[in-house]
Amino acid sequence: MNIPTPASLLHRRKGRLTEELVLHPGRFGLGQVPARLNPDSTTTMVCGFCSTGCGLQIHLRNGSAINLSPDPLYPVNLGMACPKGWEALAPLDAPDRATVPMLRDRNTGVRTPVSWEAAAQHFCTEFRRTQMTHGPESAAFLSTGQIVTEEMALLGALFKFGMGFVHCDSNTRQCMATSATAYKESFGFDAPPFTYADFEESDVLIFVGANPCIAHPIMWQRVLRNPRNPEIVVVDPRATETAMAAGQHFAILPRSDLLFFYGIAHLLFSNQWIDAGFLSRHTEEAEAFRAFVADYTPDRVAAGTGIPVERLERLARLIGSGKRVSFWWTMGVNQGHESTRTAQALINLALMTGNIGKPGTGANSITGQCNAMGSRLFGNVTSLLGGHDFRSASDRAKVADILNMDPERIPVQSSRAYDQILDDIEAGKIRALWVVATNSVHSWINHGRLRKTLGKLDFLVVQDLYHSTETAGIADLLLPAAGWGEKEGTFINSERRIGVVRKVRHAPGQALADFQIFRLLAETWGCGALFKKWSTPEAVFQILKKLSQGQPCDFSGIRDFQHLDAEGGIQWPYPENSPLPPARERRLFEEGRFFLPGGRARFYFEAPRPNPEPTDSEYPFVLLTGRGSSAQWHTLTRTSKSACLQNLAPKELWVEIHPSDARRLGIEAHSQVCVRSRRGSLRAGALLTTTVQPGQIFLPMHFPEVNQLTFPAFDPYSRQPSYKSCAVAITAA
Ligand SMILES: Nc1nc2c(c(=O)[nH]1)N[C@H]1C(S)=C(S)[C@@H](COP(=O)(O)OP(=O)(O)OC[C@H]3O[C@@H](n4cnc5c(=O)[nH]c(N)nc54)[C@H](O)[C@@H]3O)O[C@H]1N2
Ligand SMILES: Nc1nc2c(c(=O)[nH]1)N[C@H]1C(S)=C(S)[C@@H](COP(=O)(O)OP(=O)(O)OC[C@H]3O[C@@H](n4cnc5c(=O)[nH]c(N)nc54)[C@H](O)[C@@H]3O)O[C@H]1N2
Ligand code: SF4
Ligand SMILES: [Mo]
Repeated sequence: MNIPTPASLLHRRKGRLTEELVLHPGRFGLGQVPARLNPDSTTTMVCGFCSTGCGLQIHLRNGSAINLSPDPLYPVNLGMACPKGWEALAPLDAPDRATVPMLRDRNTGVRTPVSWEAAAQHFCTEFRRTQMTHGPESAAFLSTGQIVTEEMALLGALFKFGMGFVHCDSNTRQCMATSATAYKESFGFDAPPFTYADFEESDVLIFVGANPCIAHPIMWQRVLRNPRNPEIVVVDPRATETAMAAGQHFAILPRSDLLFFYGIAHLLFSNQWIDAGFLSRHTEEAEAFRAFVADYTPDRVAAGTGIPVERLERLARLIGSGKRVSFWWTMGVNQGHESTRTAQALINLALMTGNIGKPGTGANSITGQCNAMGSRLFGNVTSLLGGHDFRSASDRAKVADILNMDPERIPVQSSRAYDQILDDIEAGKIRALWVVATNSVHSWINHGRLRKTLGKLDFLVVQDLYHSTETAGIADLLLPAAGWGEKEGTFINSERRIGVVRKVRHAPGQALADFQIFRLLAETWGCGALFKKWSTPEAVFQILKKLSQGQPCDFSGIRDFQHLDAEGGIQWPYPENSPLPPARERRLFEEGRFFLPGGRARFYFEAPRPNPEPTDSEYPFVLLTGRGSSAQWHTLTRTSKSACLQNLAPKELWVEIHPSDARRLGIEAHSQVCVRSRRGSLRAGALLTTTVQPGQIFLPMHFPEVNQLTFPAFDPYSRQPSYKSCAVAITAA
């Protein structure tokens, strides 16, 4: 295989840039960083869709973006972008942008435009009334992994330390809570250890419940650049685009992952295909884990997963072969009823075989949204700003000191989780809710119930780019927000790289950056003085640097946004006085030291539990859900605004059904079918395909009907919803 080097790749893509790159190879190793091209007409920033975090060049006329192209000098994407990146400006021009605050009259139901001053007054009056009458636990916010870190930090600090509320969560719960919990327990900090170079330096890449071909297309391009002729393995009930491109596909029974990986661990131990030295030097509880998996015999595991014993043995031998093995997982793991232990089953395999801290290895959770990592570190939700612990008095004192604030303002516990916040709304304990940059009424699990729950609120505020989203449609107060490209700040991508987002457009009408909205609310609430130093995103970045100091995520060595831009983003850790060149790719645990006391990683394990909603004669099919195409983003509020992206994906909801099931049920290709669960029903066009197994169907999450069907089960440790499996029936409509 002839793998292009970055320079030759560029030569083909953009001849004129090659010379610059070859002369100034700073981005790809040591050396000087090239000066920006055409500073008057081009600026650079990272993409605002997925967590890959591609660099884009934004082409300006009169200071406003008119077009963009992938940045050939950015070390993540090396001049490539997926369709969403190329079309990233289109959603900003949509006619349904929210352009003025709107307030609903609860008696008439009519919404009328109001000034920002009136909107902020109304917000504060309602939230304060709630607080005075029902206490500090009576209001909450739900936010996102899609705004800049500086905005997330300000929101969390304002709500908890400024306004004095306790509970908040974000859509990161739907997405990354499991990985965060698993890493914290196993490694001592929420720390995905990899760098994208690992895609290119691995001999064996194992993708579990991950479909990067469409969900992270540029990460997949990095896999394709691997010169080591790697073995690619996919573990997914569906024959996804990624599974079809892989050498081995394990179409395990849905929700049998935990059993499957305990079976692999059993084979690794019983054949001594392990790194005993690494286990004894760098881990704890390995012996207990060995004893635990003794029961997970190949016959038992084959029966429970649908994978023959020979194939289990072949996979175990491959993992234990001493080659560089990397484990990659996404939502097929995180969105399950026993997801934390499943993620840890993968972490355990990496530890057992010493596949961590070395090139091409790792137990690697791929994040989803552009700033999922930012929300994990600075959302102030499950951990205190900068990955600190709300429960620790010394952490609270440290944070309060940096923020020049009374430590008493910091809650001594982390927040209720998303589902618990909804339970509290239902029970009348939470009366006011503020939804920022997430579209819960579409994306939350079993949302038929959610709609009723939100109807119980005294006051619902939604802050979004568009007035047309399902959630904005039921808001009492709608706050119009600027989007990616209309404001500045930073994102943290999947490989812990901090990248810059810039203002290259004016937001329409009176829409304000979330940052400005939070500042306005701070002033109106009367706690503006507390945030005097939080004047701009750049100023907040300086505060976040201090908060990160001494933590595993320390990035105090980064000077400012310009430094980030010049280096093509910088991965944490990058402490002050770091001897490393900032552009050097970095992976964690190179010395085998983890963040738990004693420096050892810890094995976590637990017996698998039955699927919370198994199939039966009335609901005989397993429903799988997930991403439908590379052109569709979540609830489509953004991607449906691009004509180009619209043409790249079906516009109507489709359901994937195995041809043998269709034949049995008399369902014709492209005919309408009815899909029912115990909670709701929908109609969809039948796509007959062998990508799903008999007895299973797949629905893309991008259509609002889908989550009427899903079953609200949660992992007990991460409280992440189990979107990936529930029982349904299908009939010809
Ligand atoms: N185009 C596009 N890209 C995106 C997004 C988008 O909306 N559109 N969203 C971004 C976000 S926020 C996220 S979190 C990521 C998600 O990225 P992925 O997790 O890769 O995407 P999904 O399709 O949700 O789920 C992955 C796979 O899990 C499989 N799965 C279902 N049940 C099981 C099971 O029991 N075991 C196993 N092993 N696998 C199972 C599904 O069949 C599916 O193929 O994508 C990001 N990228
Ligand atoms: N069935 C099923 N359901 C799922 C999943 C699944 O696999 N299956 N996946 C889950 C996962 S992993 C995720 S991450 C969630 C995603 O679920 P959501 O977060 O609900 O999805 P989005 O469509 O990304 O919603 C983001 C909202 O923020 C707005 N927005 C964008 N940028 C900004 C900004 O800068 N400021 C403000 N104020 N608003 C902004 C957008 O217009 C949009 O309304 O869905 C989850 N739901
Ligand atoms: S792969 Fe992700 S970050 Fe890169 S262009 Fe596509 S959506 Fe943007
Ligand atoms: Mo996600």
